[in-house]
Amino acid sequence: MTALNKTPPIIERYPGNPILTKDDIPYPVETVHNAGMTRYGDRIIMLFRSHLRTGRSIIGLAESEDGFNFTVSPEPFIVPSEDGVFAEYEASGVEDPRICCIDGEYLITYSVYSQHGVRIALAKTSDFKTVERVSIITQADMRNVVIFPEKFNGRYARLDRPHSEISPWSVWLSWSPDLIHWGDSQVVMKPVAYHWDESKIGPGATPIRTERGWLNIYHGVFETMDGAVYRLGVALHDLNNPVNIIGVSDEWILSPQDPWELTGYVHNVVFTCGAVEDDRGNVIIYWGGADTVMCAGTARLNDLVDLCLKKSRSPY
Ligand code: BMA
Repeated sequence: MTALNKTPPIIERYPGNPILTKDDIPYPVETVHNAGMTRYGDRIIMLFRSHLRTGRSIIGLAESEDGFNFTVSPEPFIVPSEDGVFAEYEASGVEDPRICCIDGEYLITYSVYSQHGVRIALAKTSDFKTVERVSIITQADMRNVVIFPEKFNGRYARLDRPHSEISPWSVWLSWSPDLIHWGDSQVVMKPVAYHWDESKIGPGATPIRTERGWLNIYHGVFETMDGAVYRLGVALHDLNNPVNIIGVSDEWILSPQDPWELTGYVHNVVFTCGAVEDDRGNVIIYWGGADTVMCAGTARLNDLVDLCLKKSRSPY
């Protein structure tokens, strides 16, 4: 039998994980997880989700110079609004933010919960001190919206993930002329039976431009007798038309392994809402461990792209 060589993990976990826990937060919270990430000047900004003791979530802000040691702001950054339409739809919490820098503005998409279901709100900031709500950009039920950081023929594009009772939850792509009105939606990627992500999938980090395509780091779910396991995978979208998927890795890139990923608020979960590149071809990927703490790890962008192209499964 030919010997199979073991290869090192594609993501090197930061040895100081978890990088942020509830003990680091200067106001009362029970968890720190599922953070949107961006570079802002010479710093890295993290917008993280925290559960309160009501079970509902708010969004806090932390910043770092090296991407691993973060200082948390004394006040939360986004809490449920008390004004107008946002108050109605954010009443039960704000969750899982993603950040997209485009045309010098930082767009934040986050899940908003209410008695009417879960929708996605769009807010923007230019200084990470103040935040302006723009619009609620989906109907119920939708989560995990990431906006591409470039326009395509004058239109914005986003990956989104509608809930459906008649087909497995899949990744779709929608277009907009103005960030408010979205349409022309098409399914681009679905869970496939007998794969690690066969139950449901959803967009994770804001897509990253590489020479060979847009790298989409997404989450996939597998149901077991012990409940769901959340893992991370990668797909590559065409640079000029991201509706077209060039390759989806058949292997996951990250699976729960450390104690704080295996147990916590929800066990067996690694879940990403953001990643940042450095100028040496690496990407730091950030993930929530067991919906309880924040973790980070580093991968070579080229390795992730290779995985999409050389060990592919069909998009659906
Ligand atoms: C998903 C979302 C995420 C969460 C994950 C694991 O459905 O609610 O916010 O991290 O489940 O519990």
